[in-house]
Amino acid sequence: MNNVYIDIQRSILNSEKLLAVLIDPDKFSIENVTRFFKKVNKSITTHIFIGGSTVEDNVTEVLVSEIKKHTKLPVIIFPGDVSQITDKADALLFLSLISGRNPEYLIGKHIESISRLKNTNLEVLSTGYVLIESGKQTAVERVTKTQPIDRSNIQRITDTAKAGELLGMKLMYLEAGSGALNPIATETIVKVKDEIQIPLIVGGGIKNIKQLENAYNSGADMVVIGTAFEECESFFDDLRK
Ligand code: 1GP
Repeated sequence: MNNVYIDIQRSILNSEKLLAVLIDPDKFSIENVTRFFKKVNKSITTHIFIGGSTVEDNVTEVLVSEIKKHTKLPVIIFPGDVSQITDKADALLFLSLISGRNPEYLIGKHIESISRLKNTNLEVLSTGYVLIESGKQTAVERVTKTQPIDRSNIQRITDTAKAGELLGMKLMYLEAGSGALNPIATETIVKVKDEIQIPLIVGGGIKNIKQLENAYNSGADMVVIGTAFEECESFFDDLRK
């Protein structure tokens, strides 16, 4: 049995901050797994997220299998689409895009995924996914055809997160979008953290230690970083254990 969620809760109780490295199979070459994971394993990384907006069938499964040979960290699918779900991972973020009003991303894709999940060992983690405007259009906005919430409307963001919690979601993810110009504002993280009890994930546009620490100090339990590692693997050197 997987214990990804229990371990996240335990870390929070112990005041340990979590860092997820996001790998987009569409942008990551499998030949680089050995080199990349030498750096990952020496860093403070606690989780691996795998997913992208546009990934061809089977590519995710092959990549996850290879990654599992190179790390003991939990591998969590962060799917852009149903086809990215694979049993080879440890857990799945079962994301509902609650900031948007596209039924496909609120419940449609989830129904589509059930045949894949029937006999799975994946730990399925119901996650409220809140897209927040970040200075430019991001892939999530384009692919899901949904509007992000205005970054200045902190009350709306907080109410959205709270509604997700009351619907029974186990995790809340504040997303500025991959490569966002502006990460989620610290005031927003503070306010949301104050309102919800479930673990809070924050991602999008975080490129340096200062921004990472700002997110942690504001109340993020887990931070997700993808683009900064894609652009510069030496960032891992700043994040050594
Ligand atoms: C995107 O939140 C993640 O879904 C990570 O964003 O690629 O900007 O780090 P970055």
